[in-house]
Amino acid sequence: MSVVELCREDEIAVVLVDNPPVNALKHEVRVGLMDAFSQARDDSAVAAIVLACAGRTFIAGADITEFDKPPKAPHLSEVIALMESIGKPIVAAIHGTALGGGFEIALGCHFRVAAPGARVGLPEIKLGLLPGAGGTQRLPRLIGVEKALPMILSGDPIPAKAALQYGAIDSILEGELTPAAVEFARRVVREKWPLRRVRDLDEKLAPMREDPAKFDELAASSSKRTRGLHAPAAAIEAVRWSLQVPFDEAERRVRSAFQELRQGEQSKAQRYIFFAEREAAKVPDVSPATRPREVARAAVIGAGTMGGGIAMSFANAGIPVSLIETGQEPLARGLDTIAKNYRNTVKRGGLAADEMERRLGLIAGSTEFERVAEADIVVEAVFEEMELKKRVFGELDRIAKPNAVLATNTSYLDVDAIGQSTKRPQSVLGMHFFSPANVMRLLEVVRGEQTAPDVLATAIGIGRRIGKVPVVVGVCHGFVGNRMLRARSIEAERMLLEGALPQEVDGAIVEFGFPMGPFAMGDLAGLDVSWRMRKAQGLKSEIADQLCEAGRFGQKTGKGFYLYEAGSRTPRPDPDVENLIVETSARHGVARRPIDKQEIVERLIYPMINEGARILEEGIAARPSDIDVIWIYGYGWPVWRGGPMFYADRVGLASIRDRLGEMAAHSKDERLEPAPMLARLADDRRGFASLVESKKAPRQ
Ligand code: T1G
Repeated sequence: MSVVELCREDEIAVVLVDNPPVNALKHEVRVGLMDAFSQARDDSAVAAIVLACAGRTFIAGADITEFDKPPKAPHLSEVIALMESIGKPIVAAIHGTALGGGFEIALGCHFRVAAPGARVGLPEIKLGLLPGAGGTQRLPRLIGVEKALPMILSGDPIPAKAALQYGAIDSILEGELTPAAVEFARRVVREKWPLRRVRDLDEKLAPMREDPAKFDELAASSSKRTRGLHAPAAAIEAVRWSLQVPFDEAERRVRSAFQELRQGEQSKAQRYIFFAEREAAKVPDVSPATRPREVARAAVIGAGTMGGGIAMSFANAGIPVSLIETGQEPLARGLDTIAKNYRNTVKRGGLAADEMERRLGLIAGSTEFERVAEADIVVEAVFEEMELKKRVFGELDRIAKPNAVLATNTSYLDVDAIGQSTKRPQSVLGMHFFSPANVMRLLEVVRGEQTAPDVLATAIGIGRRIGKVPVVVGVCHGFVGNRMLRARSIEAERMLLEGALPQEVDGAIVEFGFPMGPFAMGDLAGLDVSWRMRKAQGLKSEIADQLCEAGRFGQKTGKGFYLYEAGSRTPRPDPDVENLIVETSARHGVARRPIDKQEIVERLIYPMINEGARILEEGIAARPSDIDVIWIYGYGWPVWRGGPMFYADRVGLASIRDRLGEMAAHSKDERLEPAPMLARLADDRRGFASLVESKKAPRQ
């Protein structure tokens, strides 16, 4: 069956793309489009053309898998150039998502109509690219630079309603889309609407052309969190060209900028993460046909910081949720925090006031534990104490629906032991959210020994439904993320004793690309949290323990590894901390020495990679890319470096093996000895990627 069909509705030709699952513009589709549009051009009985798609969505862009291969003609810009040369009205009929090259081809049409639920956008920036087939030139011409540049720099799609307001689409059509679009095309012909190619539009560019400073201002305000990334700067330049040079000249420049980014390490890393995120939701030994359990209502036990954020995640996805606390006062406090969070989002313009009311209406606070009986999924988010959790699960076992999924939000406790406190361990698993739970996208789905496949499928499905990136991990202390974080923290503290200062360690890893370093992060999370955990496990952290004993818990006490002025989150080095560190070194007889940035970065990252190798060997994570997804969505690893395991392959496992060996000898810490899997791969001159390559079937 051809991926592009041409059919006729009397005088209207319909070019139909049918390339499941998302009608990506692979080579065959581009060839098919060239043929279909040429035929429609040459058929004098054709008065107008409708471009539509079969399946669940309009074209969702270029085929990302083709970017690792040399580009093959016809290129998308050639397809669009042909469309613009035809001189008959062309209408794009958009349903689902018109993204990237899909939106660009729609911008090559004279008119765009959409189904009410459709969304349009240019997400290339999320792949380390810029729109390569005219989006940076046609979108500003159609909706103005003020609207176009933020869309290109955020990469986020906009709903049909907003697209209509912006002028990015011409009409929202109810009912069956293609027939309605054919009627729309008929009207265009009948009423002889003027045919304007978007590339020829100019009036919306004029105001910005006359005021270049305004463009710089807009570019600065639209590109806040782009540190270290190449694509945003390239996209800004491309849109600037729309103001400065003729269309074809700008397109020529865009193509070369695009090729440069496509072959760059950053885009390779971001494309890898695109697919890794989707792979992470697939569990090798659980059939994709496994039917998840129905989830119409949720319940969250505990209205603290985590519980409140989790309840908001359910409400944000339109799922009614009961938030259960032991007493009125803690419940009121929890609900207050939720309302305050929503109000702040409304104030920032990130949410409409009526939508806030709708979401608040979905959260029902209660002190009656029995309310869990209504829920299809229950997430326990009480204090991190095993006996308390077992008591809660014992109660849940008694009251919850027979088919309910019972999840614990523990960040390190034994999920199997918690499951054993019920008569239905098959319905128990971990759903480890990250703080703030209504913002952080990562969800570690912790699979217990007895967790049933449909329970796993339910947690993954609900995780995606509430906008999270679910990654399945096994039961061990700290699961994947926190376990690797521990390896990094140990080395971070060691470097303080040997000669570094918190701001030097943090500075080096921020330069590497993290939003903040281990010590500033500790101060943000609260040093007392990990202090309590260390004490419970009989572990020590020389400097951090002393700070906590002195009541320095971080931002919440205005002092931690750094000083914080009242109301400020900006860390300032504290001479008292420096003195404490120097004295501690002296007490341990350590001669302090300068530690340079490279050593700091290696000593923070290589132990993590080593722990990652152990995690793979133990089967706690199914594939290296799962670990990368965890670090990018949960721990601030810079996306353009692809994650610790991807990065390790770029550095080369042999040099990491050797460096770890030196570190182990230096610190006399056998934990730093290269993990068997890492050593083996290094010896075989292989990378972590080779562990899955053999399993992955080539894409057609
Ligand atoms: N290319 C190849 N495969 C793709 C793909 C694409 N563009 N989009 C999705 N897939 C695969 C995906 O890996 C998964 O495979 C399956 O389709 C379903 O996807 C020239 C340069 C459209 C919103 O960035 O955002 O155009 O795991 O699980 O949740 O300027 O997919 O089943 O084997 O994500 O319903 C720009 C990417 C490309 C959009 C649907 N476009 N896709 O979400 O399904 S660059 C994008 C998405 C470009 C031009 C440039 C989402 C979706 P598998 P899914 P979903």
